[in-house]
Amino acid sequence: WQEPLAPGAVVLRGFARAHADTLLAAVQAVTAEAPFRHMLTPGGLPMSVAMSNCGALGWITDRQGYRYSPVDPHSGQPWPPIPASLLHFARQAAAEAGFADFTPDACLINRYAPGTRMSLHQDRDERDFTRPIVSVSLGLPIVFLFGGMERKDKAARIPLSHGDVVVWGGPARLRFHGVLPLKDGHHPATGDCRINLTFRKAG
Ligand code: MD5
Ligand code: FE
Repeated sequence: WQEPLAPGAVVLRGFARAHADTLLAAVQAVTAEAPFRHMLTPGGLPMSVAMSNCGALGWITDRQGYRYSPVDPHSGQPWPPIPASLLHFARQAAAEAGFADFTPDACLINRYAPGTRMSLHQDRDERDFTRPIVSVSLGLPIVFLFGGMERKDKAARIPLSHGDVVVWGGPARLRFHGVLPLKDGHHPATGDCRINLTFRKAG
């Protein structure tokens, strides 16, 4: 599966394809409890990506800023636990990329509709940057932007499609990244959207 991208970053091309239906059923179960929503940026604008979480911690944003929270602000309840099928899959993917004993406590679920984009950013709300992030792409393909350590660095364009998994660790962990706007389309697994799962050790 292995396709090295940069030091610390590897694409496991198609690694999730055989597990896609199981992973999507788990997403369905989680989002029945914690529905997808458009969170507000600290500036007060709704994000174009719809998000939910499972795990002991979930990533949120509102007028107060970006952070991890043990509680879903929509329900006031803890986030649903990470389904065992998701947890096992994330561990296997991390191990395949050379990160043994990866135990995520947060899984951010992103849903991209046509036109949804994510501008260049770093993931730096987690406590320990030596732990990797495992990212799973399901449904419609997208162009991923893989930048450098500074926002101004030129970003490479990496196509990601259904079943691709990327493990971001080591020196790649803090690189700027984003995605271009999702193009219209239809995928048998997800319909008219892309689902991205990112497994993190946040606490
Ligand atoms: C996505 N999501 O495709 C991406 C996948 C997010 C987000 O960026 O924050 O929800 S995760 C990509 C990632 C994580 C950590 C490091 C790097 C990329 N990187 O070094 O490029 O919806
Ligand atoms: Fe990110």
